[in-house]
Amino acid sequence: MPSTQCPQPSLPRRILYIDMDAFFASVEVVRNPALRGKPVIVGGKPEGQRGVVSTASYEARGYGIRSGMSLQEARRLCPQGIFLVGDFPYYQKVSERLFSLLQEVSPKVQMASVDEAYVDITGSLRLFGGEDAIAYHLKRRIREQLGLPCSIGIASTRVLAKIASGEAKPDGYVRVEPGRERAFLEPLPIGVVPGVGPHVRGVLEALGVHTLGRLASYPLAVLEAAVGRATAEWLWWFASGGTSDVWRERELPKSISRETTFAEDLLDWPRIEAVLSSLTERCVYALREAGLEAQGVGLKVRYADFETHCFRKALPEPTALDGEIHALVQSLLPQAKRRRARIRLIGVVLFRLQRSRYQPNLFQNPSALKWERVLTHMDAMRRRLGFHSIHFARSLPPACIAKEG
Ligand code: TTP
Ligand code: MG
Repeated sequence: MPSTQCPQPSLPRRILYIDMDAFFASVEVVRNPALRGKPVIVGGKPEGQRGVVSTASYEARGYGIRSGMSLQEARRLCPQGIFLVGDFPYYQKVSERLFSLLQEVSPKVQMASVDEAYVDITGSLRLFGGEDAIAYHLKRRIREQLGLPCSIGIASTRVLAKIASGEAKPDGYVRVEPGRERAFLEPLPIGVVPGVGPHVRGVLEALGVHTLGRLASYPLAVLEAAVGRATAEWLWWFASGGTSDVWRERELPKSISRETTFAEDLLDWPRIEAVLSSLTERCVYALREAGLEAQGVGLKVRYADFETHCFRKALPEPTALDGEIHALVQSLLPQAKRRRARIRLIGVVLFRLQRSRYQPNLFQNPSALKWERVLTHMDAMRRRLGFHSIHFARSLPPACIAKEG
């Protein structure tokens, strides 16, 4: 008997994106219903750092409280708020239950963070009786089983589905019908497109391009001159309602690299390694923002006499996790140090790139899950506040660490 769960290649792909609303705060409200309707702020206080807001209930957001803000500032904005220390292992358990509920509608589930997931529902549409039925079924199951609100977007691609779920917040559902992509995007600000960071946004806004509708009707040549050909072409195509994956496949870069030339040639390896770590962070951030993973890692070194080498190594599996790529770069260092010459330039190259894949087994690897979650939040913070808003300690120059330590 043919299974109705089997994806049918002839059907156009439909993706559901789900994002839980004020996740940590909503979980706390379920645990303690007396908190319902109140401004609830969940904030961690990692050792050695001042506390920041992890999330705030929508009532607390009314006071201007946002993720990433210092707890001190949050207390000032809302002294009557209920401040809770996060219980991360518990949130992770809830996240695992969410994953099981999502698998009820399709076997193709990829958790994008602790409270967000992509679900390919193409093969489930007949079984459930359509997209609306799947969305409402999920919202009901999640309410019944977890007591939590969520927002759902359904569209032809992952990016569009994610944007649609953002528009559905809080506790809503937005569906972008095939062929209606351009009309849906038209009024939205350019910043909703994942990967449009503060730099590109600033440049486009200076041209008077604030919405995707304006972008789609703007002369491509002017956009290219402003933000570069690849970014301009892709954004313009996307804003015009382009949905096939063909473009993105063609645009798959061969490599992503970051390098720097020192003001003076250096032999101070602790300092060089801190710079290298920072370059690695930049590279891996760009990798994730492009929705890619890398299997090959290279360490580029130019010595004072201009002799240049790129030492390379491959990972057994592609990754977009900082820790794994950083470890590989580290393992290449002894080769770079073999020549006892001063260093003029250092760089990191990521190659053998591919698109991020489905990772249904993510939860069997708690360490990867933990890092996915941390990195998702780091990336979100960087998108809002810029790349320099957060760093791994290893990317700080040694003098800085000594000062703060
Ligand atoms: P998000 O889905 O980004 O935020 P949210 O679920 O709280 O709110 P929204 O309704 O806008 O989706 O993040 C999921 C959880 O991750 C969030 O509840 C708390 C945690 N988190 C942090 O710890 N720090 C952060 O900076 C962010 C953005 C989230
Ligand atoms: Mg959320």
